[in-house]
Amino acid sequence: MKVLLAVGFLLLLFALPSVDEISERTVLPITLTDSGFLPNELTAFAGKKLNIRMTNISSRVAELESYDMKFEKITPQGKTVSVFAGPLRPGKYRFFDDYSLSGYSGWLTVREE
Ligand SMILES: [Cu+2]
Repeated sequence: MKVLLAVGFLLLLFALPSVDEISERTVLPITLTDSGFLPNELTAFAGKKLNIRMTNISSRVAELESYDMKFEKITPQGKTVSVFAGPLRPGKYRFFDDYSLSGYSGWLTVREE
């Protein structure tokens, strides 16, 4: 249990948004675990180009998908993929793992800067 808490804490530390200097995209890191997305709530500013960068540490292949943001990307175990979105208007945008039988999903909240 203590180890799980420590791992969760470390994943949250790495989950802080940053800006990629070259593409000027805001990078939003998330991790897919066997119990869902971590974190499963992201926030970003309106009008920015975004890069949602997912690392799949679950025990199976995943597909990061969003109808709202129009992306879909297969992600093998242990791999990290980037999907691009934005600039977006303020609102809530859903993303999900299309291969998850448990319906794992998360939300991106976009706010006015
Ligand atoms: Cu799909």
